[in-house]
Amino acid sequence: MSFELPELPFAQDALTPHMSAETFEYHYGKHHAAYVKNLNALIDGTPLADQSLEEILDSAEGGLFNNAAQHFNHSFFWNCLSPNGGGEPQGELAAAIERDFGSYAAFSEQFAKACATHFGSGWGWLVTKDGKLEVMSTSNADLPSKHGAKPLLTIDVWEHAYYIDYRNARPKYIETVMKELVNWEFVASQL
Ligand code: MN3
Repeated sequence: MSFELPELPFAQDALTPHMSAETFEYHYGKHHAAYVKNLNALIDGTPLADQSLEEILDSAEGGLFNNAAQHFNHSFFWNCLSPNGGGEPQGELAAAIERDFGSYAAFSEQFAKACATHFGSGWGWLVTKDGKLEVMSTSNADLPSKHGAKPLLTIDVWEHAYYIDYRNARPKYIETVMKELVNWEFVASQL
């Protein structure tokens, strides 16, 4: 089996002006595509070629882990975005956020801070761990499943995610994704 670059759940220009078509041309069309291509090259002709992405992630190390994890992380990230996104979550997810963070505002501040202050390349996450919601950040390709946690929401904080549209202003990028783009229906579906 070889992995395929998934279709984006929206048109490449659908998130303009918050995330431009040019960003998708590079971030999706070059970066994500390269992770998939590298992953396939590493598993081709090996027993790993018959494994699922989750199975590969469980045991992989080094370059294989990095490319497999980046394929998972980017596929998950695209699903966390929507042209009709932003605002605040509803229903069961909103209740869980209030239960574990006190309020949406408190969660939002903690999540934005984790994303903005993460040193170097990585990912900010809302996860469930031991039955509770938590904010975490991971470096490079690392992901929640390696830490006993299940992802609900992520924001890519590698510079390639925001430099075209926001240059060095990572906090502005995080704020805009939260206010305008988060697909709370997808996030809630992961609960
Ligand atoms: Mn990226």
